[in-house]
Parts: sequence; C-alpha cells; structure tokens
Amino acid sequence: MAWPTQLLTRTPWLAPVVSEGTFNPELPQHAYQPPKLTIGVTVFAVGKYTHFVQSFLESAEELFMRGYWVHYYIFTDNPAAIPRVPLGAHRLLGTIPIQGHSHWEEISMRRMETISQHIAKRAYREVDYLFCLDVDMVFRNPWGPETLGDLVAAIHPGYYAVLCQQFPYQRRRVSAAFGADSEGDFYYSGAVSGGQVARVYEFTGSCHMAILADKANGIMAAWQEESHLNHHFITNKPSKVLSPEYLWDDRKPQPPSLKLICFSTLDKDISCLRS
Ligand code: 5GW
Ligand code: MN
Repeated sequence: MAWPTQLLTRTPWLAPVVSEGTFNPELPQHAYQPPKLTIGVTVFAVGKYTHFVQSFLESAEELFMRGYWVHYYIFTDNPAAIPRVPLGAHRLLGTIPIQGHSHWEEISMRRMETISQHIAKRAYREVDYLFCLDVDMVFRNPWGPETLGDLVAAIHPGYYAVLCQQFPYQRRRVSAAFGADSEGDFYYSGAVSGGQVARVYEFTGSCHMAILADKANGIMAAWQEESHLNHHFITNKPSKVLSPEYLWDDRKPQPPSLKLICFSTLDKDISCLRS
C-alpha cells in the first residue's frame, strides 16, 4: 500500500487534523492562556507494564505540555513499583491502586470504567483537560497545546491510509461497538484519546456502558475498548484529530508525510510481556 504523500488538514466536518506544519507553535500558547490550565494524564501500569513508567514519565517531563500544569494519574496494581521520577514545577503525580487481572483483555476492558469513575471522584476538580494514554510509549518531540480540544482522538498509525471498509471495526451487529462498512471517517487508536474533562467523562462512561451491554450478551468486541471508542466517535465526532505523528509505532518505517514524531511505541517484546 502506498502512503499518502500528504495528510488531510481538515476532517470532512471541518475539525482540524493536527500535524507538524499545520500550527504555529507560538500561537496556541497564547490561545490557551493562562498557563495555569491543568492537563491531566491517565496511564495504566498493571503487572509487567510498570517497567514502562520510568521512560514514559521522564520523556513526558521533558516534552509533554511544557509550561502548563500537569497532573499524572497512574493506575497500578503495584504502587511500590512506580519509580520516583523528579517532576518539574506545577507538575504532580498521583498513584491510584487498582486490582490486577490475569487476562489482558480484562485489564484493557476496565480502563474506561476506571477513568470514568476517577473523573467523577476526583479528576473533574483537578484538571481542565484529560488525556488517556498507553504507557508503553515515549515522547520524542514536543507535545503541546495544539493538541487541546473538546474531544480529541488520534488516527491509528496502522489505518491512516486505508478506506473505511477496511477499518477493523466490530462488524458483528450484535455488539454495541458495531460499525457498518460504509460508516466512519478515521480509525482511531485506543492508545490516545482525550479532551475537556467533562467530554472525557462522557465518552469513557458511554464506552463503559457499551462494554457492559456486550458482556451481558457474552460478546467481546474485536479490538476491545478501541472498538467501542471507534463506535462512539462515528456519531460523536472529535473536535480535533491528531495525526499519527502523535501516536507512531517505531517498528514501522517513518513515511515522508509524517514530519515530526511526537509520541511513539517502544519496541517491546510482546511475547515476553504478554506471557
Ligand atoms: C498485557 C498483555 C497484553 C496486552 C496488554 C497488557 C497490559 C496492558 C498489561 O499487562 N498491563 C497494562 O498496564 N496494560 C495497559 O494497557 C498499559 O497502559 C498499556 O499501554 C495499555 C494497552 O495495552 P498495550 O499497550 O499492550 O496494547 P497495544 O495495542 O498498544 O499493543
Ligand atoms: Mn500500547
């Protein structure tokens, strides 16, 4: 498959698609003043994934939302394994104990529920925007206020050059995550989502409900919570879409249409971590 030589800069519903060169790095700083704006980040580090926390946090401290107030929330079954990474001014970290699960599908399916409950309990008071990120990633270039929006999703690096018929949507009609062949605009990744905290509460709650409905019918969607997230975004369109620069995979060659990779997957040995 040929990579597109250029990325879209607007979605059909006129939301910006953010990539290097589409924004002036100086301008959003002013648009989102005051810098007291607090950006929350949720990450899960369950079982062996606590190994990823150090490089995630170290790179985030250097490159994620510099100059802003940041509140990391790390959900883990092993708080003692969370390293103490020195944080900059106005940057806080909370470790939230959660139960571990032996099946990775179960861990993944509980993320929506956990985030939604955490917003209701605590995060709605503490942050203005919230990003829900995978932990097996590192920041490689600045990730700044150009990514802030009401409802933000990132294009999955594996599907940005394919037609919607080829999206790996949940195609079984019985699932609450169902997506028809003709539906959908982009296939979004489950590894990066976010927005205004109230909007994140909305979509995590709605995905959680859909997951429960599927469970009651004995169904697990094709790509678990990512399928539900994609289903949600078919009708609730993101107000901002991040290009795959904000979610790349280092195992893939970097196509020329992607200029600056901000956040990418660590080359992890999946067989060893998933055993
Ligand atoms: C473990 C085995 C297989 C799949 C996921 C896990 C796993 C995921 C885990 O044992 N512990 C854990 O904390 N996670 C969380 O779920 C991490 O935050 C991880 O980034 C996220 C998604 O799982 P990934 O990164 O393995 O999924 P892919 O689709 O990026 O490979
Ligand atoms: Mn991941």
